[in-house]
Amino acid sequence: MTLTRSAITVPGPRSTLLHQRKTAAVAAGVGTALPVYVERAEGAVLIDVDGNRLIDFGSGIAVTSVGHAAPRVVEAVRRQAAEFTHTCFMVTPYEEYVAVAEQLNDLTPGAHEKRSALFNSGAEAVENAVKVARHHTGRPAVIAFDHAYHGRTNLTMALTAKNMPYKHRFGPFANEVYRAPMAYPYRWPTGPAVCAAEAFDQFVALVRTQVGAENTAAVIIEPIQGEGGFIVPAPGFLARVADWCDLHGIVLIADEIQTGFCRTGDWFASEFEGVVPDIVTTAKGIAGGLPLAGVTGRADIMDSVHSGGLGGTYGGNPVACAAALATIETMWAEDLCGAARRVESVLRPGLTALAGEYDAIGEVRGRGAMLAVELVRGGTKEPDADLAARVSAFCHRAGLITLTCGTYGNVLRFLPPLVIEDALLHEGLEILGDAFAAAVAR
Ligand code: PLZ
Repeated sequence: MTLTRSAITVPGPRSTLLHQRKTAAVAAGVGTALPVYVERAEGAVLIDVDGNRLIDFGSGIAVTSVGHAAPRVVEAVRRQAAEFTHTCFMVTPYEEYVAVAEQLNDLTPGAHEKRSALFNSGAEAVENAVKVARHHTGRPAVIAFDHAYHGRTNLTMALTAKNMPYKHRFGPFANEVYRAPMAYPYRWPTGPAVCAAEAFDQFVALVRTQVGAENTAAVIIEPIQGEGGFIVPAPGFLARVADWCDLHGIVLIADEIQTGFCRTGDWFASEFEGVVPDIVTTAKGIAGGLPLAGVTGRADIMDSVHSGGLGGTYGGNPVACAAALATIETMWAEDLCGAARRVESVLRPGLTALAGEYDAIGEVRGRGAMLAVELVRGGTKEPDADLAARVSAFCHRAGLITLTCGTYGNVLRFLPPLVIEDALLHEGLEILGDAFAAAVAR
């Protein structure tokens, strides 16, 4: 699809009308980043109801890694929907669920024997990973990190660090959740060089003094933090935490819901650091847009739960499973891990060049097709959420879907479908350049 930048009016009249209906019909708590209503999409381009073309640098929050309307996924969904759409795996099972479990066991880090269970959403996967870890260890406590995001259900809200908009007035939250500092190099008070070692020492001290390793079921961590600001932990931090968990019989849960399935240039981001988690949670990119999530772990941990202890009506829905199998096939066939690295090779130099021009860009970071810039007031490290919002709004008006994130709301993140053409990446960078020129000059 070609892009006609000049023709764009966002939101157009049809979207505006739909948005009025949305306001009258949909609960106010369900927000939208841009009030543009989508009619169809292909690859890395969305077409809205007014005929505007938008370049997608968001992938529906890291979901459509294989691209919108990926041919294998479309065909698999069609075929499966015509055969059967639901039986409930807990009643009468079907092959597709088993095949997805086999794929997950095969693709996630580590050559050990594994088992998987399937669910509908990332939050549900995290809930179940914690259930399994508690059941296996017989211990109550879970350690999460500053800037973590794990979902919006009660337990996952407790695991999530950020108050607004996720937790504000939604408590009380699940108990036995403790929070350790994250090895966040850019904001580590004594500098990035000592970040991994100091953050690890503080993590250990926290567990020892406030919780007790013998009371700790699990440590849950995103190998690159997503909603918290695309924070890449200081090198070595993850491995130290993993080794320490191992030493104390604590289940290490890697939440790869945002980082998994080729997004960072590997099948899973844990691999980059050579970390083999005990349990991996997956969702988002796994099924090309269909709702599916997985919990994959060491066979002895996963199989410790009694039969009937895990499940749900829709978990591992056959249409979602068929989509996942087609997604994984596409990732192999089109080398989408390589594609993520190609995206980085185009985007990172562009972002670095922008950072050279604007001291409001404090840091360019991320890996593969999971890149971000952290915005600050020029010459300081004071977060500038306002600027992130202005740049993002400019991009939206110019037909580029960008998302913000970060504990301080000051991070612009870029996570296009991995199949995106280089020309669209360059086009997006150009719009971003215009956006900085307009927003910083203001
Ligand atoms: N774990 C690491 O990134 C979802 C949230 C969007 P669900 N991130 C996008 C929003 O504002 O709700 C996410 C994640 C990580 C868990 C989740 C939760 O996944 O499928 O949204 O439940």
